[in-house]
Amino acid sequence: MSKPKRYTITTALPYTNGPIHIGHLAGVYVPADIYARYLRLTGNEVVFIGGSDEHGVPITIKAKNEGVTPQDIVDKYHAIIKKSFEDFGITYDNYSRTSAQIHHDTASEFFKTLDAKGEFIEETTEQLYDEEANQFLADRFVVGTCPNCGYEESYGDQCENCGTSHNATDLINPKSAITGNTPTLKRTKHWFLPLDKHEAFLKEWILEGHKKDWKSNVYGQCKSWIDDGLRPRAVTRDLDWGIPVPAEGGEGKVLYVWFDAPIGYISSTKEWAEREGKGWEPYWKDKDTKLVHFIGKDNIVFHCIIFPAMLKAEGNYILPENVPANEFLNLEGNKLSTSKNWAVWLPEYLEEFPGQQDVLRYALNANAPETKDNDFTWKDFQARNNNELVAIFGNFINRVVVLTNKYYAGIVPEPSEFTEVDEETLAAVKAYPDVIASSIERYRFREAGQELMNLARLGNKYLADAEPWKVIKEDEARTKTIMYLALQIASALATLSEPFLPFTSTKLKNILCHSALDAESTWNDITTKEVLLPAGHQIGKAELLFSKIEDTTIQKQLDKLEASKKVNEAANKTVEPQKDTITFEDFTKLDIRVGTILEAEKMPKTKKLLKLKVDTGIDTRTIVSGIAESFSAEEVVGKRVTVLVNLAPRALRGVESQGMILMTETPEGKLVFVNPDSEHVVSNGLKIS
Ligand code: B3M
Ligand code: ZN
Repeated sequence: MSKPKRYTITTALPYTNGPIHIGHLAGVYVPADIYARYLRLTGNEVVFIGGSDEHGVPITIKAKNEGVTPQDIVDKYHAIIKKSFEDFGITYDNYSRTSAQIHHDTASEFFKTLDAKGEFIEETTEQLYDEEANQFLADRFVVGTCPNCGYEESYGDQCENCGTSHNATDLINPKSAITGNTPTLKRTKHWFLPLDKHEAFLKEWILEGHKKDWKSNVYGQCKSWIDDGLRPRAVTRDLDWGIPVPAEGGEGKVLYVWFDAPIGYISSTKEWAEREGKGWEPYWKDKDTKLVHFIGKDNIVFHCIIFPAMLKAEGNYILPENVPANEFLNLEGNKLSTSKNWAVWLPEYLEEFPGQQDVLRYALNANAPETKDNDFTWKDFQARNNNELVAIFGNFINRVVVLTNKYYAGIVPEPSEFTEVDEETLAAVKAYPDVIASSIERYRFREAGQELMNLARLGNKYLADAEPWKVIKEDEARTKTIMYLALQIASALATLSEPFLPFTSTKLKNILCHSALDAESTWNDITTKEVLLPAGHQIGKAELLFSKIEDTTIQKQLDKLEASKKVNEAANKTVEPQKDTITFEDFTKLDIRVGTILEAEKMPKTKKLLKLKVDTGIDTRTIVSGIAESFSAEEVVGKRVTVLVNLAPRALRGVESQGMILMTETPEGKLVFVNPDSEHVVSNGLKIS
């Protein structure tokens, strides 16, 4: 464990255009919370910062789609997001929002400082413009082909496929996201941050300074960006939602959302410091402070290149020490998507799995996309719970607590001589704080979580091998030693599980009555203290920490996803365009009657064809119909159907078909009969009314 320090930990500010889902949690918020909790437990000075990103085009688009104002959207989702983070146990010191006055002031000041220092280039250039919508097309208001990877739905400022960030005018074949029109070009003035000017510094700072300690995915993205050559980036936009540009000629323009949002970390820190009666500056300006940004991979460029260039240009700020960006989490084999409702939403989870925050935290961390994209499946979630949390952790604790109550009325017994196995077990337990710490400090949270589970495994194995329930019959002193030792492991688990399973940790500390101890053990105490739960200490009764998740619960979640899939398929189905107009005379030529299917048989060696005998009211005739993939021969016999009787006969596989059964297709692509609803079995031909 390293020496205590001051840490500023930030998490990507989620856009307030929807609730939080498991992709956000696994990528950013769960690892960041593990990190912050761990650092606090090990005696560091920590400020853990979050907030809502309330500017930017995603918000405006959502508001447009719902016919409400952007303010309505941000108010709604800020409240939902903030509450769900609290309920999920994300321990922010401050969760702010970029619409707060303190943020508007901070971002404006920041801009003005850079402007006054001559750190911007002001330039009038041609930007994409939608003549019909009467609007410049910035960022997500325009989509087109990514100049880097060829992805056809890249946004104006960033490609979600390859992660590169570009200028809207770089897009190939751009289209307005508002009208679908091809944009024109229109001249407008903007402020540019000349990234090229910071190239030498970025090269030295990242490529030389962080080659070893930054994750390879993060370093790799930065390198390819720098290698491609850095260019000036516009930091203002012709939009009406955002922070007004505080400069002459800035009327009607706002700061680019990616200029103001990272400054949100600073304003959120200020808001916290004001509330706490502290100074905010050491957290951002003291070079002994470690600044760590938790983000997803699509935000790397902004946090590793653009924001540091801004901080450097300002001159007084520290730079991030690390940016441990994660890759993406998929769900049941498909990309998570807000618009396709292909997600597990945090507010829904909290409602449907009350009191089970730790299960999701554990499963997400165990499968976190730390080095590559990963898949979340409900089956894995169930297995992590049933096979690890219940069968290992929960089982161990339950045995220890139940037996202590049964044998010693819940009082920690006095141990006698330790055996060699006891000594080895104790030594192994004492090593865990360092083992877990070392993983966490290298941002390997999955590994850290597995080490915690290994400690529970160790406890389980110790009990299973020592068999106190048998030994008690012949050796009371030995049983006491076994139980004493198992209780020490339980206590270590209560403390070490806090970053990963905070709700369980609290419950377990209560069961073990940690608060009645003279001093509750810290992380480091587990290694250094002789005993964690002294003999004579009274513990409480057993309580279930985890419970088995049944197949039916999992099936419900899978059904929910299946329903989303169906809705999407229906929405994505391309509707056939309307055919050419026909005249009324053309239409009256059709002789359409109601008939009844008398007999049906599958045509041999065909997949689609049924041979039908149909009573048309005029006669009984043979019709060959291509419906065998949707209907069996048996189910159509006796069915009343609509028949076009004057269609020229046609031979199909050697059988002459003398008419056509009218069918149509539902939006889901299912064939259905055009069903007559009269009780009459046959009709008299087409009536036009
Ligand atoms: N809101 C993008 C995102 O949610 C953005 C992050 C801002 S962090 C300063 O992916
Ligand atoms: Zn791309």
